[in-house]
Amino acid sequence: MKRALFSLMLLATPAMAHDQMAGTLHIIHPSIPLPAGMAKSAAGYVTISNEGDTPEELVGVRSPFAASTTLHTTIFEDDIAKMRPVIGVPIAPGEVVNLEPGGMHVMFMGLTGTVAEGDMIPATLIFRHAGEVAVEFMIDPADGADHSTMDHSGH
Ligand SMILES: [Cu+2]
Repeated sequence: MKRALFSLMLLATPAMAHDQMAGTLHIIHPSIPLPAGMAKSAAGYVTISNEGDTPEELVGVRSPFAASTTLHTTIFEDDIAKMRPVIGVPIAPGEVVNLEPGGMHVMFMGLTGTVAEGDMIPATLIFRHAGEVAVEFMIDPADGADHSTMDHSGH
């Protein structure tokens, strides 16, 4: 219960990281750098800490923010960043997994509307064992990367 109160306090503070517990999973600051006005896709990031003693896996994300939402990883070929879909993101007991720029991320394809910095985007994280967890992705300041021009030929 103390945890829940703490999370609520964080959510009530603008422009700060937010976090929540879902069972033994600590989900920290789901966020999306503000997409450019005409962008058709956007990347989302989150840190997930498995504080339990059983393996977990993030297997999907759903959000009304985009027509389709997939998990991506970034690989480098000839110094060019290319994104590829992944089936799941394993999170071992005691492990902290970062979905972050240049690495694994949530890929929102076919954005359904425009957003502004500070907006909270509802989404559902789907875990193999914990099931569906409602979260909100915070729209962070733009990071300058135009995700929509990156190579998606793996799709
Ligand atoms: Cu991507």
